[in-house]
Amino acid sequence: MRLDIFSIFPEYLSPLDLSLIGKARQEGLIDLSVHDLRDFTHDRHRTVDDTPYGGGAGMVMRPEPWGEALAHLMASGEPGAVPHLLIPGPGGVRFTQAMAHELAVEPWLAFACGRYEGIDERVIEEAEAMMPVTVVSVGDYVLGGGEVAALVMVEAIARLVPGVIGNADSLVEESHEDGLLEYPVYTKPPLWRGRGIPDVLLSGHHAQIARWRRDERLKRTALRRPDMIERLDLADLDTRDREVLAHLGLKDVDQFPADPSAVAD
Ligand code: JA8
Repeated sequence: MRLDIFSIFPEYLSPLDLSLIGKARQEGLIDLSVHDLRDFTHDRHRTVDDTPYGGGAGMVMRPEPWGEALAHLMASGEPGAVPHLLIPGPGGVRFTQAMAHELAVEPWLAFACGRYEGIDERVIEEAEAMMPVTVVSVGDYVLGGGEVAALVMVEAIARLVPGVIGNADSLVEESHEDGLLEYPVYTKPPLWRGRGIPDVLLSGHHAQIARWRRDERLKRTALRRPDMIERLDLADLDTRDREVLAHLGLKDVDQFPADPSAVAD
């Protein structure tokens, strides 16, 4: 997969030299380039911003450097190749794990990181005439610029590219992949600062462990993310799942537990 990131703060993307993504780049699984938007200016101050038409606070990114950057991007690919341009912005469509999976199979992604009050809207129109464009938000909060959002998306996408994570199994059992949060995990020592491990995990009863983990996932999701419980398909829930949720009073289930004490808090 090829990735190109455009920013006025290329050093902000330096975490991409490290860890999983750094290794994937060294191994040639990911071809990632970071570009300084100011390299596409021509004035002596390398100006990228100007005042907004119509007035108001702050500055807006000028279209000319972005236009040149996009032309450079298009010209840098194989004949006929077109990148999918992602523009981080608090007004974009929500970035999700499902979107990460869709983007992970694309051969070429580019990120346009804005700063100030945003990028002149004509840049988005111009880009849309050349390539698929998606304005994407990583969450309902405002960042100082698109760089950290691009880091979030590149990390979520790159780890789904085949070969980037050695053990494919570690991708299967993950939060947000099947609509429930993950179960709590423990490692050695078995007693730490007076705190033990749930007995079932030391029992060797694999079926009981699987059931305990499923209960914990349901309880944790109900407590922390009731919105995810709302989106569960009842057809995917077994009798015990329905008992756990009914006990928590969080899902419309006709099947109530015969013995409510069977569901522990
Ligand atoms: C921002 Br300025 C700017 C650019 C991109 C993003 S994505 C997000 N949540 N906030 C702010």
